[in-house]
Amino acid sequence: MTRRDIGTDDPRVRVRPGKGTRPRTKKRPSFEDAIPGLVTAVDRGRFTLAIKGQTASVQAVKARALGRKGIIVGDRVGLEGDTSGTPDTLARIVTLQERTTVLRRSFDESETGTKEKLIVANATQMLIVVAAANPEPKTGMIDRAMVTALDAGVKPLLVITKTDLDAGEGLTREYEKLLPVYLLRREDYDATPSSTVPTGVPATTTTPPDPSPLVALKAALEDEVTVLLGHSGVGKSTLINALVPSAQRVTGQVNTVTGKGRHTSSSAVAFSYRGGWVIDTPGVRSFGLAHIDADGLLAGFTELATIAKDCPRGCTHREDAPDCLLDSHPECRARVASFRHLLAEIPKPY
Ligand SMILES: Nc1nc2c(ncn2[C@@H]2O[C@H](COP(=O)(O)OP(=O)(O)O)[C@@H](O)[C@H]2O)c(=O)[nH]1
Ligand SMILES: [Mg+2]
Ligand SMILES: [Zn+2]
Repeated sequence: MTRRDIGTDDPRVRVRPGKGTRPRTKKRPSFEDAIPGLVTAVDRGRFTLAIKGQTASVQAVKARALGRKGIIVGDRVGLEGDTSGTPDTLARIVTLQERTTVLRRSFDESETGTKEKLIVANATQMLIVVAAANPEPKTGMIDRAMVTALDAGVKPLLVITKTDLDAGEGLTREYEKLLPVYLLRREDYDATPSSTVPTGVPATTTTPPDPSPLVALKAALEDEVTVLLGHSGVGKSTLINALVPSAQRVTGQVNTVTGKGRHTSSSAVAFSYRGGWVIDTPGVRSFGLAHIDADGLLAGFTELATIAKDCPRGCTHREDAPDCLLDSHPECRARVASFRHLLAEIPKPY
């Protein structure tokens, strides 16, 4: 480095360093020390996060560095600031990890056109929840949810609740070939966990009964990130409470006038469960598929996609398509009708 000429050799004369030697702050901070967290709830710009190995949840806001990037439940982020979870402390979300999956639905806004809503990030499974009765199950909803899941690379599972009101056999028959089906019994929800069986009770020597569907479902949730989706009033929150008693989700009565449940929760919330996460969501009213194209829709009807492989070249598989092979499988009639009903929602590519 050359010395600047300061007009004198007197060593007692000192000058302040010029502007050019000031450290530059152009380089963005790398946030290498950010603490990893998982977003468990979002409420108007406030985020609740879980940090591995820490019981207390953390409240945080989004740092300026993230710009307009949206953050949703299930997102894995980097945190700075006070991450102790002490009441009245606030951390900052400084980084957002790339999502492995995103579940989205589109909905119609008559003035602004179709909009898209992100439901949850990084889910590995979707638990489609329907009630065997009250509210009546809608197969269209199940089909839509399956399409959404498969399009996002998320594994769909079907849970049928309220089997005390209706056995749910028809639904089971229709769907058990397509995805795992769990016919849950509410009496299993309150069964005493084996770890809390009081001592002094004589051990039974008879062979244990078949594990209940709830036990099988619990095993399927292990180490997975599972989002529960279904109409309001089908029993999602009741099931979450059975799985995670500390969740204390508010459950609502089904409105006897409209048959629709009241909306008792306003956004998704994640609960830690057996090495993974279960995510309760508010009841979805609509499940638009505008973000999915015709091929994506067909891929969501796995058994129909297999049949349609041999359709004439360029077959649209629509009602008016000549020689569409979907018409020669009467055993699939209901699903073909459902597929074509949804296809009509998707704009033709020309
Ligand atoms: N009969 C019956 N009612 C149930 C069952 N599961 C939930 N419910 C009731 O259905 C209503 C809606 O349940 P909730 O969990 O709030 O549904 P969500 O809107 O899907 O979260 C509540 O009154 C529950 O008590 C069930 O297995 N059988
Ligand atoms: Mg609920
Ligand atoms: Zn066809």
